[in-house]
Amino acid sequence: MALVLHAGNMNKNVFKALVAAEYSGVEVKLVQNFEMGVSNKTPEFLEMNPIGKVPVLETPEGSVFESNAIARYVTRSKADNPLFGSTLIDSARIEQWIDFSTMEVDANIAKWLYPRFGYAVYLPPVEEAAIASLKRALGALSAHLASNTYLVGHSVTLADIIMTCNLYSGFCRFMTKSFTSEFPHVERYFWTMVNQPNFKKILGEVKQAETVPPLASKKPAAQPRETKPKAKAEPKKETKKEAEKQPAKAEAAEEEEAPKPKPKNPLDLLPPSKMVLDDWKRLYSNTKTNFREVAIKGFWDMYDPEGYSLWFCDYKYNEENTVSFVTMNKVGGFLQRMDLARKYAFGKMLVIGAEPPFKVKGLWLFSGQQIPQFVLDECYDMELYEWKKVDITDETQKERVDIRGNPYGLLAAHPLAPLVSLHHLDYVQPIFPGMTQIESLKKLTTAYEMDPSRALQQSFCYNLKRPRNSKRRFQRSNRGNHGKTDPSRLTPDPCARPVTYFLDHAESVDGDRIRTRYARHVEDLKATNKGIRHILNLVL
Ligand SMILES: N[C@@H](CCC(=O)N[C@@H](CS)C(=O)NCC(=O)O)C(=O)O
Repeated sequence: MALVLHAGNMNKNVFKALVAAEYSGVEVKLVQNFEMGVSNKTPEFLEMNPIGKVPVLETPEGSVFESNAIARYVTRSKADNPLFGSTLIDSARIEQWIDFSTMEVDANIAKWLYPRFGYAVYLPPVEEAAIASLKRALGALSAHLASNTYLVGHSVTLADIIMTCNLYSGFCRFMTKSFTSEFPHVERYFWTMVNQPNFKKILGEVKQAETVPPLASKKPAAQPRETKPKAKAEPKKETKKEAEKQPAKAEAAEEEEAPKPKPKNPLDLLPPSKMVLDDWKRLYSNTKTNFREVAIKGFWDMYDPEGYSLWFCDYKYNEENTVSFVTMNKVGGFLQRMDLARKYAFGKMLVIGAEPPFKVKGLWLFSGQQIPQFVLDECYDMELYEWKKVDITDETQKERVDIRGNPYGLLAAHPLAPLVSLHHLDYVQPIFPGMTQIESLKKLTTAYEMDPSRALQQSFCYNLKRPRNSKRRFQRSNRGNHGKTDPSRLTPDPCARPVTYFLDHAESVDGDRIRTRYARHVEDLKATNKGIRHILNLVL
């Protein structure tokens, strides 16, 4: 009995066995009338492969699934097959390259490719990581092939067959010339292999991809294979010979099933906004210095309150945030899940706190006046946060929007939240006027070391036009009754705005008291005195 291969479409997994069969002179027939989504669901098929995937090889001794195992079986069907090497070390190295090709090449090709074809969720960091890992693998492969024609020894082995079939997916679908030219020895190897007669018979003419496929979101997701309409042009393969005629075409057909048009997102039906979200994202990412002057100013210049809304979010269960990396992961996961809204949203999350429990807060910009319904429906984390629309007529709230450039608004609005991490210190302006970021941070930590729970309270002080009141507030808070400074007194009118005092010096007095000196900051004073004008001593 000949070996019978059950396979739906011609693809690299099927090619492995067929090319190995060519090299080995072993006969492998393709099963007749195989219909993907039907034939692989039958009890007989599931007997052969319990998860119903193809290819499956039927042998006189029983069935085998997994394409590498099938190719090994086909190869071993021929006694002393040189495809398996003739020494122990060669056989081990053949296995080594088969595993490398599977885990380092094929797996990363799949991670890059599947989301682009709509078979998996597209997440930019996942794609980036897959490309980086693939490049690492191809770099190592290219280095090896710089002084070797084949992976092992001086002739084709099963390692070359499996590696070439795996590379085939990448070369044909998205590894363009500009990508592969970084790996010249891989290129030379691949084109040499696919032009070998035994490969050519099965793969046909191979053509390198000219573009990377656009994201599946732009190209509506393909239907699951089981529900694909039948009676496509693809004829059933009956024998290996028929497969030879149009294998590569068949694979392409598999990817090109006509997708159903996706229903329009209601947000796309909103009146067009003059604010272009991508322009803001670009400005945000490209601004590395003077964030306040460039990006924040740019944001408010382009912000369209009719087309977009801003939202603060506060995690509802901060008491559960007792382990820092778990908290970070939770926020990271939330951001990943929010990727579904990337076309309609922009968000920034913060984890705040010196010690657990950590506070999680964020700021989001959404298209429209409400949080989009599909985000609420599809991202379960949304209900874990308290959402509050930013009132942009309220200067205090506007200041909080400004965390990346000037952290002052957010910090001062939360005087009871001790500061642990300012993400991207390089992106925020120095907290204290006239100082570098590092000097500012050192200054802030002097207050923090004196009394962690009120570091910020001791670092900024609003409304000290009436220092006696403020002094009284600090005195109260020192007895454990945390008084708050009152940022809501900020007004849009600069003349009516209170003067702000920044921590100038903090020292311990008599062991249990803290003497703090504050310097008055006047916004528009020029260089020489760097905005520090007025010294005020408070003894708390
Ligand atoms: N690791 C398997 C992968 C097999 C596989 O993913 N087969 C796909 C077709 S290429 C399949 O049968 N998909 C159907 C399904 O997922 O139900 C192998 O190398 O054979």
